[in-house]
Amino acid sequence: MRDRGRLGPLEWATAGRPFPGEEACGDRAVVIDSGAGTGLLAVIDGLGHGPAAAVAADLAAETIADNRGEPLAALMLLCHQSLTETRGAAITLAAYADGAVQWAGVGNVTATLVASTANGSRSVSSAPLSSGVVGYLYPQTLQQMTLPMHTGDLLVLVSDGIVGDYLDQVDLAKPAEVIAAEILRRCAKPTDDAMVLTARHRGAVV
Ligand SMILES: [Mn+2]
Repeated sequence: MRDRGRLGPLEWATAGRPFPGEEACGDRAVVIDSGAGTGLLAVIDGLGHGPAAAVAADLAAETIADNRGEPLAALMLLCHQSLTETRGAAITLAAYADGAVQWAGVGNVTATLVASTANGSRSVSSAPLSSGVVGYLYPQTLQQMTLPMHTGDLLVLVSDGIVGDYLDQVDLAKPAEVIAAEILRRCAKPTDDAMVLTARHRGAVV
């Protein structure tokens, strides 16, 4: 499961696969272009794996697509409401607009922004994750954060099927597609679905 594209100044790519031996994958990556260089990136992990997890993930993906204009908190709540008849999901949403990322998660889909600093080192920021299950147990407060995203910065969203120090060997100069594929190959655990979504800020839109 691979895809790639452009979203304003972001070059994005996905790499994923189901639980080895299964056909249905309960992990989804969603990228929505809202126009004018803005949009939404999300990774959804339907609880567990297999067909029932895929049903929850598909419904969440549809809800996000159908309500793309809503603010982040409203979008997450709408996902919760539409997933009540399913087994639920972990979801992390990242909205990109005007050189900034606003993000929030419920459950354990991790999102990080890797930025290269002037002295050649890296700074890594992570999205706030509220504990709960979308569709089943909604957090009392959805933690949200907004931070700047500059040219060269890399956004990485992974389901919990990706384990270990998956950012360690990431070369920020590589295309988003290569980075996503390498993380999947190196860090997908054999006992779950796995999904990686990467987006690299390429600077001015051409
Ligand atoms: Mn999982």
